[in-house]
Amino acid sequence: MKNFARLAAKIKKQIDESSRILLHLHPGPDGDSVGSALAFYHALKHLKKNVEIIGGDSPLPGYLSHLPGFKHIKPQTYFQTDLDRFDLFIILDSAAPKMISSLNTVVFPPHLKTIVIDHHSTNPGFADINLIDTTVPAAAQIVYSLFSSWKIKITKKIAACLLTGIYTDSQFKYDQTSWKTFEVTSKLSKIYPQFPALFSQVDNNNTPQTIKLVGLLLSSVETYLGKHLAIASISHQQLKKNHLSKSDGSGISTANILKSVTGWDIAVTLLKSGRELSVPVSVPVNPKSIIWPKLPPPPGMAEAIRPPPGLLSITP
Ligand SMILES: [Mn+2]
Repeated sequence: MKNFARLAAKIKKQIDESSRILLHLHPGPDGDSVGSALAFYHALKHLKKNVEIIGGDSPLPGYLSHLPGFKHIKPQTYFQTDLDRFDLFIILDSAAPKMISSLNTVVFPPHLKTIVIDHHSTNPGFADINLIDTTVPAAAQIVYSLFSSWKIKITKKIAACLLTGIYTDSQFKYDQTSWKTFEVTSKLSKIYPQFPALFSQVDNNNTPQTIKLVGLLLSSVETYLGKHLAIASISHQQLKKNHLSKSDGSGISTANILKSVTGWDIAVTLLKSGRELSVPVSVPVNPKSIIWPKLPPPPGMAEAIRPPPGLLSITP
C-alpha cells in the first residue's frame, strides 16, 4: 500500500497524544472484528493507555470467548457509552458508521478524534485519519503491519487475536489472500505455535441453536437468475417460533455453504429480525459481471431483495 508508512506514523502520533481510547466490535461481530480489536486492546495497554472495548449492538459472540482479553469486552452499545470519557476512537474492520451501530445515526462529538483501520473496498473513509488497505483479506493483517512498523512487541496474546482475525476472514482462500498473508501468518504462528487448537476452537464452538438456524435456512433455498443465484431466508416470525435469534447465525456462514454448490455463483442469506434486514452475501470473484434482477420479496418478508454493494442493478 502506497501511503502506508505515512499513515502509520500519523496514527501512532495520534495514539501518543491520546490517553483514553475507545475500541468497538461491529454488529454481528466476527473473528476479524474481535481479533483486531482485542489485539489493539493488548497493544494499547502495553503502551500504558487507558483503553476500553465495547461489544456494540449485538450480543457478545460466545464462539470467540476463548480469545485472550474477551472478558474485558463491555456488553454495551455505542449509544450507551459516555463518549466524554474518551479522546480517541479507533474504528476497526468497519466500512461505514452503521458498522459502529445501526441503532441510530452515529455522529462523533467534536472533541473525539477518530481513526478508521479497514480493508473493505466500500469504505469511504469517515474518520479523521483513514487507513484503508483493500489489498488484504482481513483488518488483522493491517493491524500486524502497523504493530511491526511501530516496533510493538507481538505477545502471545496479540498473536492469538491476529491469527484468529486472519484465519476467519481469509480462510486462506478468499479474495485478497496473498503470499503476504502467509508471511504474516508464519511469523504469528511462531509466536503462537498452538494455533491449530485456536482455529479448531473457533470452528467447534457453535451452539445447537446455530445448527438449527442453519438447517432452517438451508431448507428454505430458492434459486433465481437461471439458477446462478441462491437465496436462503428466514423471517422474524419463524425465528421466534423456533426460539432463535439473529445472533444465533454468527459462527457459520450459510451464504458460503450455498456458494459451495456448483453453479450457484451468488448466495444470499436473509435474516429478518426486528426492523433490520441483514444480508450476508457470498459472491464470485468478479461480481460486477452479474446483473441483479428485480426480485420479489421472499416468503414471509415485506421488502424486496436489493443487490449487494458492488453488483449492477436493473429494473424490469
Ligand atoms: Mn474483516
